[in-house]
Amino acid sequence: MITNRVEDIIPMVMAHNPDQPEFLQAVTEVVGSIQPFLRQNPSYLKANILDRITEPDRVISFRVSWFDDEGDIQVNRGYRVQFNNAIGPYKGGLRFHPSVNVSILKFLGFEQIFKNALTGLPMGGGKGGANFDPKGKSDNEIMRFCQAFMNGLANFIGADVDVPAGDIGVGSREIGYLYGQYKKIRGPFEGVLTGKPLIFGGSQIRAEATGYGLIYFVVEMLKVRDDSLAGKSIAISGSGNVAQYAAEKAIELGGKVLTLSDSSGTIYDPAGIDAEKLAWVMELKNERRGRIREYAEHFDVEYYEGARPWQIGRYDIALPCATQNELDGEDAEALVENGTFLVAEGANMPSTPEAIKVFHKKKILYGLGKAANAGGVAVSGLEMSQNSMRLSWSREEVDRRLKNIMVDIHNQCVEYGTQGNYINYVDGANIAGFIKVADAMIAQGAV
Ligand code: NDP
Ligand code: 2IT
Repeated sequence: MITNRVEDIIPMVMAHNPDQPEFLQAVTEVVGSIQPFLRQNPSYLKANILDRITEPDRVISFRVSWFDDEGDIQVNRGYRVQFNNAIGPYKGGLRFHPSVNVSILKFLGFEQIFKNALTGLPMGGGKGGANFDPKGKSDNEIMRFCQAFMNGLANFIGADVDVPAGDIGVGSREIGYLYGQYKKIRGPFEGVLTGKPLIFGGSQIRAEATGYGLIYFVVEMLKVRDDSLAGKSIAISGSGNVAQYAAEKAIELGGKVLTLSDSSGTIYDPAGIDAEKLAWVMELKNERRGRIREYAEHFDVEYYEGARPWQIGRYDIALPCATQNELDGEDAEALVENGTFLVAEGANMPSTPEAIKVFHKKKILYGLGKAANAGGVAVSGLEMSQNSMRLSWSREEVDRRLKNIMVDIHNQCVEYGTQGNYINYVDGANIAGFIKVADAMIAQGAV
């Protein structure tokens, strides 16, 4: 079916992917926001870019069988979605979480196309993972799972083909095991994964990059209204990689971080989480792999079982850093009602469409994930460059480049998203990312 009318694309994608709500949500957001631009630039419709860009190049699925500590064989399903490589090798994280399915990985891979384009680095879009639950697994079980996962994936990736990294449930420990197994199977010592430990090709600042980048983006958003982070009260959800380093940088710049959470509940610390308390959280989460509830017991603050941060307190700034659809319309109403004037997303698609409508209607500053959390993949891109050159840059050098990239992404949002005296970051990021990828697709012909 030839779809060169912009209003036909959503029904077509729905008809082709009826059981993929997260993917449809991501497509609807992008297509909705670039519609006026496409009407003014019909060449993209003529080249049928929308049909092509919403269909992944391929979706790879494989069985992952591994031995648990009892000696029983467990089976999971592994995936890699190679979405689009118009501007560079497929690039995007791996998620290990029981909820992982094709819809979630396609939404993440689709978002990644535009996010990666915004960084200005040559990276296409991809995503992968498995419906594996790392919670409660021993280190040996994690290693055997990673090895079995890589057995299924190794033949489809490579430093110039597809370069996975971390996401939920995948950090430098898992990347290390995956890298070892890739090398065992394929041979080359090459930059096939990013987020590697520093001792074998990892980049300085990669662990920090998503959280730091998010705060650098927030600083730019605040500058628009001649404001700064100093003294602002901040709600952060999650307590993993992104949340931890967003908190670290926010505290460093004078913000007061009041909350952290995990999938079991939220802690609210009215005195603010300072650097010392955050170091305790990092030890809890990264070494002991415990629950955030323990913070409330240790520091004697409130713990809200089963709750997310949004309706617990009053915050100037809200930074969702856990997972998709973790902030709904009601949460958005409550936040705005309680004075929140800036929301920026460390997670991918954490705000529901209803929440985004509230932010836009109330004209608060709203920085969507594909712009605000692009710092992680940006430093992954810098890790790829360093691996290719066989050298490594200093912390200061990588941090400086990360900052420049986040400022540049903010500038792109302003350029394409300014509507009267309001910056619509959703439209800005989607249009800026789309133009780069679509122009590359057109230049490469109908493939
Ligand atoms: P981590 O695994 O390090 O941490 C995830 C955090 O989110 C944990 O606190 C976890 O709680 C919580 N969480 C996960 N799933 C759910 C859920 N279904 N409901 C409630 N809480 C949940 O992952 P990251 O910090 O790396 O990733 C967080 C978000 O940031 C994701 O959306 C990811 O896609 C996005 N992102 C990550 C980047 C990276 O470089 N790592 C880059 C850009 C975006 P619990 O431990 O209880 O599961
Ligand atoms: O969502 C993301 O951008 C990531 N999980 C990071 C991807 C990467 O390749 O570093």
